[in-house]
Amino acid sequence: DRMSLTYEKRAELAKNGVAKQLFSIMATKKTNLCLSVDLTSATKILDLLEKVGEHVCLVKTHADIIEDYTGDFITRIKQLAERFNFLILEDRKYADIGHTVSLQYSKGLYKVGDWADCVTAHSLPGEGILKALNSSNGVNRGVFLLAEMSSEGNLITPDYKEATVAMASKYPELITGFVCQNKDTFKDPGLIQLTPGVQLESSKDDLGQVYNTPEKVILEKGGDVIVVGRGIVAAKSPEAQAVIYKDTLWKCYMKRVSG
Ligand code: S5P
Repeated sequence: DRMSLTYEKRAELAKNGVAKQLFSIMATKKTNLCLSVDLTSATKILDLLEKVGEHVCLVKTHADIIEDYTGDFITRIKQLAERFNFLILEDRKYADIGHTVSLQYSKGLYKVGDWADCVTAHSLPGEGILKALNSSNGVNRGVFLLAEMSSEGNLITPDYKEATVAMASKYPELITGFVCQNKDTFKDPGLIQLTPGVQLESSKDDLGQVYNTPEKVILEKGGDVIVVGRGIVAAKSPEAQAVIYKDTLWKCYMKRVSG
C-alpha cells in the first residue's frame, strides 16, 4: 500500500506531472513540509520565503488575502520557487460551475492559471469544475481535490468523499492528489495526500480548526505533504520553527517507509 512506498517510487507511479515533480522534490530536498504563507503582505511573504524556501517542497498561497498584490509579487515568488526548488499551490478552493471557474482561474486580478503549479478545488459542483481546470494548454498543472476537511463540524460525508475520489479517477492526468485527513480516503500511490491541520503547540484555534501532531498525521493518517501555517508564520522565529517542523515531519516519513 502507499504508506510504505518511498516518494522516489511514487514519483514513477504518478500520472500527473505536478505530482511527479512534487514527489521528486520531496525526495531530493528531504522535506515534506508545505508552508501555508497566510500573511496579508506580499513583502512579508517574500521575506519569509527567502528564509525558509530551502526547507519546503511546496508553498501554499491565498492570493486573495494579500493587500499589496501585484504582478511583481508573482515574478518574485516564481524566482524564489526556481532558486529553492519548490512548487506553488494556490489554495483557491474553487467551488462554482465550470464556466465561472474557468474565468476565475484564468482572468481577473490574479490570473492564477498563469503562475500556480496547482490549485485546490471542491468536488461539490460536479465534473465541470475539473473540465474547467483541465485546459492548461500543455503547461504542467495540477489539482488537489478536497475530499475531507480539518475543521470541526464540516459537512463532508463518507458518500461525498467516495464520490469525490471516483470523480478524480476520471482525470488521472489532471489530479495531483487530495486534500484529506485519512489514509483510507484513496489508494492510488501515484496521488498525493495533502494534509493540513498540524501544529506542535496547539490542538485547535478559536474558529473551528483542529490540529494533530506530525506523528499522528503521517504515521496513522497517511499524510504525504503536510501543511503548516500559523505553526510557522506566527512563531517568534519562523525560520527556526520551519527547521523543527521539517525535521520532525521527515523523521515520521522515514519511520513510515522503513517499518
Ligand atoms: O481542510 C482544510 C483544508 C485546507 S487547504 N483545512 C485547512 O486548514 N486548509 C488550509 O490550510 C487553510 O485554508 C489554511 O490556509 C491552512 C492551515 O493553516 P493553519 O494556520 O491552521 O496551520
